[in-house]
Amino acid sequence: MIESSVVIIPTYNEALNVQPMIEKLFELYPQISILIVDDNSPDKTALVVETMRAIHSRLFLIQRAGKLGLGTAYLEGFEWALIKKFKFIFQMDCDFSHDPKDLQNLINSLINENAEVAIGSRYSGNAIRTKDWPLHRLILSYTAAFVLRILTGLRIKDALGGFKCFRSEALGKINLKNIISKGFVFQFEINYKIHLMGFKIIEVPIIFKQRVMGSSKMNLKIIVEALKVLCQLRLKKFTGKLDS
Ligand SMILES: Nc1nc2c(ncn2[C@@H]2O[C@H](COP(=O)(O)OP(=O)(O)OP(=O)(O)O)[C@@H](O)[C@H]2O)c(=O)[nH]1
Ligand SMILES: [Mg+2]
Repeated sequence: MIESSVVIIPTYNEALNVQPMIEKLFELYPQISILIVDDNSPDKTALVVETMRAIHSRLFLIQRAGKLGLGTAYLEGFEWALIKKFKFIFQMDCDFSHDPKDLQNLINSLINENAEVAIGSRYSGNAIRTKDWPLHRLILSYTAAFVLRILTGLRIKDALGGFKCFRSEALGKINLKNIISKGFVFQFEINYKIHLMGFKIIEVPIIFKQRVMGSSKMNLKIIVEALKVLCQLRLKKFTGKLDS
């Protein structure tokens, strides 16, 4: 399975993390492919990747003109992965908050439970599995996930988690052009669309670690966009105008 899989990793100023992340993934899964989607990071993340491409034939890079947002980076990555006909499409952060070792568990659970999406979940099973995360970040993330659950009826404990494995057939049925999120709230919107299509989403427990190197891209603008997108989605659903 892993040989027909690609891991999409969006990067913005991850020059300190990107090489160790790529090396770890290839060490654990020599047959996997990796796509880095970089937004012209000022710290030259893309240059590190470009240099590594000389020795890794399964390493790919999309370089974009500027910081266009996490959601649009994933959309470009998904479109690329679908064209390349990968069967399984993973997405994860570059900052080691997501443990590369958990990839195997995600895909095993997806297949064993015959699901279309497996989400690496910090909050499933009524537990909280975050390590060294500042309390205010945990409260923000947990509350947002709770509010999303209540407002949308989507029974996912960690609807904003960024560590996932998709079956490409399911992802291919979503009209990616209709996704409205530009930033972080994309994580929720794609789950919501997949749920509305009737696909099975499962949560697989993971431990989420605070990043050690580099800096967070979370800011107020991202939170405001999340609230705006949520209102738009609810309104579209209410008026029957929400397309897949
Ligand atoms: N291409 C691209 N990647 C991004 C953008 N914003 C964030 N990223 C990447 O998306 C992943 C998640 O971003 P983080 O800054 O770790 O955000 P976070 O995990 O919500 O925040 P922390 O918990 O503080 O780490 C990382 O690999 C980032 O480099 C963006 O605008 N474009
Ligand atoms: Mg992070």
